Amino acid sequence: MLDTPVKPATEAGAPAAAPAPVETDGFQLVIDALKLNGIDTIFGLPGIPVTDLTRRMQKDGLRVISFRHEQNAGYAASIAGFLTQKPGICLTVSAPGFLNGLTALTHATVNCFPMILISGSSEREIVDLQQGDYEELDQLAIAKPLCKAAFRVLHAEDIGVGVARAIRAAVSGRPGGVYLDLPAKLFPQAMDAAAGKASLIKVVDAAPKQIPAPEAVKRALDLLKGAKKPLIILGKGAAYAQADADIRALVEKTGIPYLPMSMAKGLLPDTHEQSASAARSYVLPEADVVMLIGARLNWLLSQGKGKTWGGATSKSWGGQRFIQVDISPTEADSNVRIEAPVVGDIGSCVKALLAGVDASWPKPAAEWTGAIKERKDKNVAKMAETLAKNPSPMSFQSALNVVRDIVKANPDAMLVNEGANALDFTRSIVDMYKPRKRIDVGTWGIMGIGMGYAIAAAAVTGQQVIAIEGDSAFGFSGMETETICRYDLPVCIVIMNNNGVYRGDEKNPTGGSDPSPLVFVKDARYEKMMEAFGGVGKHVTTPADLRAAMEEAIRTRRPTLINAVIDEGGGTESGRITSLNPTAAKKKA
Ligand code: ADP
Ligand code: TZD
Ligand code: MG
Repeated sequence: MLDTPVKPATEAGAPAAAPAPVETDGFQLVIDALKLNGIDTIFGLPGIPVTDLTRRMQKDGLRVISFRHEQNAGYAASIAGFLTQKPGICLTVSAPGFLNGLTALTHATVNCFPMILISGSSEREIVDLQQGDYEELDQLAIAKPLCKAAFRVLHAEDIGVGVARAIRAAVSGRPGGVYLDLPAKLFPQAMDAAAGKASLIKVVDAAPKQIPAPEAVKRALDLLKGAKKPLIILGKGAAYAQADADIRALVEKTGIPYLPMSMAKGLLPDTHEQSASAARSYVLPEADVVMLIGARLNWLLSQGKGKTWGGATSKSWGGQRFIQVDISPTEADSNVRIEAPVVGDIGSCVKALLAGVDASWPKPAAEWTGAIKERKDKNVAKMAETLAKNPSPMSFQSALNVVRDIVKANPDAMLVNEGANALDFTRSIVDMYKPRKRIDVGTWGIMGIGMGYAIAAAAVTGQQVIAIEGDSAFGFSGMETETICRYDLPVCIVIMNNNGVYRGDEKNPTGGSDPSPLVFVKDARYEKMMEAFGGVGKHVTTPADLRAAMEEAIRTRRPTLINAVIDEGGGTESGRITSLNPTAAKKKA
């Protein structure tokens, strides 16, 4: 064990032939271990004790993207993990930097995204005796309950093992967030370079295939085959799995209508004739057998029961029989009975299911698909009417009609989306055409992912990014507009500016001079934030101007912020989830 750097021994008079031993150190071994495992990008924020680490990472060819706040770097790392299946790396300083990154690490775990938060930490001996070190905090203990696994490395020769374990924990099985604690003292520890190199581990088969049991596959196929009104629900686990062709084949060969969850949109194009998105409130209560692929029956699916599913009361079972394809063996039965769990990785599971679907597969009855089509056509026609309107000020719909066209013309662009109404309207109006193009607030419905996601999406895909942001949502990470300009990323931010949270027209009920807690400065000129850092700012009040501004942003690939002025009374409280608001729930009860 080497606690202090050891200088190569050079004794006067020693035989000249003995070459000085070559040394490496903790800094270098962390970099070498990450590179050996194919990590090429680091999202972080420098400071004691990782300042030199960020410099040396850059010198050694890693792309280091330096943020203005660790939470945004963390969100960037989490979504990089989702997009690439490699753990996204977030690097922070100790205590406050660590805590700022921790929200994102927890978010990664909750969303099943592979991510590693690497934080420098203070001196163990002082932290454990609570003697008041610089940025003292027992980070490992705090991280543990919030992530999938947490490790600390104390000796340079263990860095290889520490990084390997972190990678395996992040990407194997159900992906998630991992914390890696690297105390300040580790970095300068020296060791023999050859021994250091030999201590590193290139992880073999980090996310091993998990083949489903044949009997589980048969059970699922039998249930599905007997269905009169089958439905497939695709979740973001299906998008993560990158089994796009097989998933599409399974849907098309069975002929079963499907619903994509938000981040699974585009796995099949939203314009696909089997998509039941526009008839969601019809198919959920009507379906008799539902196959979930990489989607949990959490709040986003009303826990699989209640009125959404046709149940008599808000808690009762609607009668659907469920198949659940998931890598986690403990997910099934978490809310309602799962009659046919298929446990394995989605690639292997879908392949196995597909093998059981031949030409004799009974396509769903025209009664079912026809009824869905009828609802769909009606809702699409109703939507088209709304979209065609051109009110002044702009409505969410008239603005998003433009975004819808722009995304259609640029199907490879990445779409980032957060807000309440800004989220819900975008999700339902803007069609996606390719897998893993839509990234949004996820399982927690979290505000603040916007700029971190936009930066990571641009950095890891190289594609144009379009970020549709509520004005409140944008505020959580708005300072990263500087980061976008600094790295000159092709990010076009569109702020749906309705002057507040949900709406901008709330008043202080006392008549006092403080504004309502839900509203912001009227007519805030967010576009000037982008101009402040050398990017392009636009202030638009009509769909035509919004269109021109977005087209220019995409043509030039310049960092752009478009402040789109929306009717401040056009939104609804909590967007589509008003029912989760305790006041609304009380009224209902
Ligand atoms: P959504 O929010 O889109 O409904 P969820 O995040 O609730 O999706 O569900 C994703 C599910 O996908 C999780 O239960 C997770 O275990 C599962 N999952 C993630 N990756 C894989 C994979 N490669 N193979 C199988 N299941 C996966
Ligand atoms: N804080 C965090 C981290 N996440 C949250 N989801 C919230 C607070 C609560 N919240 C929502 O759920 S949506 C929202 C908040 C503050 C903002 C809605 O306003 P917006 O969107 O301007 O972003 P619209 O278009 O005005 O509805
Ligand atoms: Mg708003």
